[in-house]
Amino acid sequence: MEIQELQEEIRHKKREKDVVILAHYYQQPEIQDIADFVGDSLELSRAAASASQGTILFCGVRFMAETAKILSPDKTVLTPYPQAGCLLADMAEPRQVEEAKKANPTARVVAYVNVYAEIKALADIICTSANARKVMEEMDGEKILFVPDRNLGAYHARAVKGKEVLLWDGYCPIHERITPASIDRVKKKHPDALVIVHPECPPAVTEQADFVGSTSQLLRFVEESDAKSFIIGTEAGILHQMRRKAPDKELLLPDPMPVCDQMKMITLERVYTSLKEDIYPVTVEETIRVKAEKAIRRMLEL
Ligand code: CIZ
Repeated sequence: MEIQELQEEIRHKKREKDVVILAHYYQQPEIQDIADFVGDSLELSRAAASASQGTILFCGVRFMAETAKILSPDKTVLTPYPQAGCLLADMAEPRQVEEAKKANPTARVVAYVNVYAEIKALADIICTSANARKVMEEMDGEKILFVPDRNLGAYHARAVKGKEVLLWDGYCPIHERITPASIDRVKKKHPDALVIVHPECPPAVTEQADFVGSTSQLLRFVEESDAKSFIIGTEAGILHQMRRKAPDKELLLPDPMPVCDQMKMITLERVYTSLKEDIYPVTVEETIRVKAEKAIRRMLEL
């Protein structure tokens, strides 16, 4: 089927079956266009929890669909392709985090939302790329174990006073490949462009950027800024919503372009099959879900 035909079929099926489709900013444009709601992982989990439909089809990588299930245990959450994982989330295994907790018994564990349910269940609190600093500041105690993204942790820890922050040695390979050189190659041709980057980028990049923020913060920055040209240091999918919200702005990507193959494993064909056959339901073991939910809700209450 052609893209438009497939999109029409999907729109028809989701109405017929009373399903809400949620898509992450890093999804392919044709997927974002059939979604009822596009956002970052936390906004999407909130949308999932407040949706009136009993079934949520989540277009994003597995930990995101899991987060929706953790917050909405009574709803059916479908992922079109469960193999779509996250290389950053894979860098923290439950056994390793348990060992690190034993070695640092007074440390509070702050886990970035980009981890699987088992790690969320071991954390005292969850954070996002937008609120990591506030979460660390609000934690009682003087020691924090931050998992799994060392770049995001280091960026926010710089501003946290009076606490020792132990950083896990994980990173997002897509953001790690955004280097000063990959930005300079574009900046040379567009010297007036503002450099705006995600905090998962390495310190050499965040230190020199004009603005650092989460996906939603980068989107808002482009919309509200008076500048006309931007080099966007995050996954290429975000450009689709930026183009919609700020059509007159020039949007550029580092060279080479940051593209997450895992995110792109979600295709229109897989979304259609998922809708048609009610596959693949996300499950989270209940004792893990309850603990993970507690850590997420603690963040939401802040
Ligand atoms: O939490 C998310 O959605 C991700 C992966 C990044 C962000 O900054 O929103």
